[in-house]
Amino acid sequence: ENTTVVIIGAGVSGLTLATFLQKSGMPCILVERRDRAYIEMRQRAGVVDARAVRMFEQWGLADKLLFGPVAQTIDYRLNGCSRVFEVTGEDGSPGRFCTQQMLVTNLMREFIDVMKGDIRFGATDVTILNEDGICPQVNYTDVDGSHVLHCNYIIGCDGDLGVSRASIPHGVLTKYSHEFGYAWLAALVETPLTGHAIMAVSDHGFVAQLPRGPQRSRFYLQCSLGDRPQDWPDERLWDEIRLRLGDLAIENVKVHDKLFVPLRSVIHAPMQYRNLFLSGDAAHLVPPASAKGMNLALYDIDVLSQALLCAIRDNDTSALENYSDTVLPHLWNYQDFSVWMTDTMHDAGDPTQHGTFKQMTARARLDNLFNSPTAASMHSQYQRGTN
Ligand code: RFL
Repeated sequence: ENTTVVIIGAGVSGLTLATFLQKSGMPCILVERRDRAYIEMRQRAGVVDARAVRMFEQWGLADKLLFGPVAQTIDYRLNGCSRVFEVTGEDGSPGRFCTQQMLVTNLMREFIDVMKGDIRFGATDVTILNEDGICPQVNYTDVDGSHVLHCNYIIGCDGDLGVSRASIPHGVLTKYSHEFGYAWLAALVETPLTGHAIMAVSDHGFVAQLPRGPQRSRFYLQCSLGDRPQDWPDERLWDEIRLRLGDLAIENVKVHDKLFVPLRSVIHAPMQYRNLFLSGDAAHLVPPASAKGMNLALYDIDVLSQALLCAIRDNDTSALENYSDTVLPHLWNYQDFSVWMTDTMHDAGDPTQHGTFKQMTARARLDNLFNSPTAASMHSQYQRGTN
């Protein structure tokens, strides 16, 4: 079977690229190991930044894909005292509290049901042939047997543990990484957050509360790397939330899930090899404190979709050849922002973890957001994704 582009992975980046290509009349096939119901159930990120909103607007898709309140404020709470930071600056639409689950579900509907796009669910044993002098090839197996897809380009959107990056010969990529040495417990709970997003620093450690749709929110609590679910029964979870938010009136409600996420930053570079191009988590990870994981995946697709269209439509491959060099400065800039957010939020908190000196300098950094218009403006630009 022949097509122009094969995309591996129908997460947020793969589905976005497939939808853009389909809208441009570019033949493409998406290969995904899971089924549609599973993907539409997956709960992850919750903020689409202003830059990504603008990208969807430019494709005429924002009204079909993005729903949810605007994400314009963050309550940087310190020992229970609220301080609301307002994201300001620039014309154009603000970021949105649109869950990744909703975006992915809407992309799925747009690509499959509306545009009649070609997606192969339940694909196992995906292998990539990407050698000089031969046509790129993706092989996979499903309930109907083995399949071979010949194409011009392969796009790896299959996350950190996918097959795309793993198919690149040893020694081609460099891995740059940083471990923060602690983790987050992410708990999805049956209580909405109708006010500001909360990022709370306290002497007892960090906690965040972010909206996840109209009924739910997700709490993120700093915890130890080795913590397991049995270390965090619901009673302890709610006690810590009350303590860290400085709000004893919070009541225990249903907890849907608890995940442990070790905080780390990673970039694999370059993000391409011959006719294979990596996007999103397949190439980079950021700690969730910055809420940039999904947005950086969307940034890659913004650049990659234009580069693919130039290569296929206009026979001009220069943007594609420069893909990695084009996106990496932006990715490093946002890695730096993620480190800033993560260090600031955690260092400013529990002094037994990082020391009182770090605690005081991190608190000064936070104060600066409210005292210095320059610092506030720069922070707003990072939040919007436009810096
Ligand atoms: P995705 O969305 O993980 O999609 C990858 C897709 O590839 C499929 N796949 C394969 N398909 C075929 N063959 C294989 N061998 C395959 N291996 C994998 C998978 O089934 C899946 O459908 O990656 P993508 O598109 O790069 O998007 C990246 C974002 O999903 C990610 O950066 C964010 O979700 C990160 N992240 C968060 N980001 C935020 O901005 N804010 C958050 O609050 C936030 N919370 C999270 C997160 C990531 C989490 N994970 C991955 C542990 C919470 C969690 C739990």
